[in-house]
Amino acid sequence: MEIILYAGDKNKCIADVLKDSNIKDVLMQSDFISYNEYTILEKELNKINIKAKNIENPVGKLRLIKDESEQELLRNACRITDLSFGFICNLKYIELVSYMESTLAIETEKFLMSSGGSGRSFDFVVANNADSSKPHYMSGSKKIIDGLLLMDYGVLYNHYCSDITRTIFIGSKINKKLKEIYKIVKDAQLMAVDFCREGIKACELDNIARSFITDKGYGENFGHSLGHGVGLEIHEPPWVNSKNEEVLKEGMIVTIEPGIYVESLGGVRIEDMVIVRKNGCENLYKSPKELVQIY
Ligand SMILES: [Mn+2]
Repeated sequence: MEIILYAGDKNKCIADVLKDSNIKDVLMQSDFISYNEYTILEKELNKINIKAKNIENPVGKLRLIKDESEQELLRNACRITDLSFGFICNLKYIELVSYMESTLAIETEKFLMSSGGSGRSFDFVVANNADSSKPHYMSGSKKIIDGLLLMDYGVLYNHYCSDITRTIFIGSKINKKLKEIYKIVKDAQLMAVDFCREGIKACELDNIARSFITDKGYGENFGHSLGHGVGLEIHEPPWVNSKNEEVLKEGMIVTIEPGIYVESLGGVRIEDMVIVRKNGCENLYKSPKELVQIY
């Protein structure tokens, strides 16, 4: 895949690039480009006798399988993300509880950028206790306190996104129920990673983690899909949910992120990114999943 950077008029730039090529048709992503952009680009392309066609996500399909160079970029994105989780784990208790959620987000982002990243791949989630059970929690100026701390974040590396979630414990006491939930999520996550390989359907992979969590009595508390593809966008196909019959193929990169959320107590989620291989998968993270406690 070749990425062309432009300055100035995007549509003129696209026309310039295509002018001397043999390309006769350009497919545009109707679920991504606005109608206004479409009509302007169509006009620009008509001048050089190229037809613009509106089609639903043609690029998404091409992007399902990552080539070697893309895999290497994502490997690097995950490598520095791993380093940043090490940075978080090395923070002193006294320092952590002096931070606001946003301070920890900024310190983590600073670390990622000084390690080669070019920004955050999405708005970081830093959530304590009950807040971590809220699906769309917006982190802000709340002080970090003892208990459970969920962090879901990622870095942009050469346009490619990383995505990681780890849940850690702060302070000397750990709530017994949260500790039990942590173990269930961890076991479900490890099991799904273990089963992830070419040939498995996305919905079958989702079901491995979901049925395990359901058997433990928390099926109702796992309210989202197991994972998603990740690449140039933080969320892209293939969707790893209970309905998608798509068969996973070597070179696809997906997240595996089961979670259990108990309202007013807290939520635990553990998320890795893996490359699907013929006989298994390559986990792009080495960050520990053993319970981390900072006190
Ligand atoms: Mn994710």
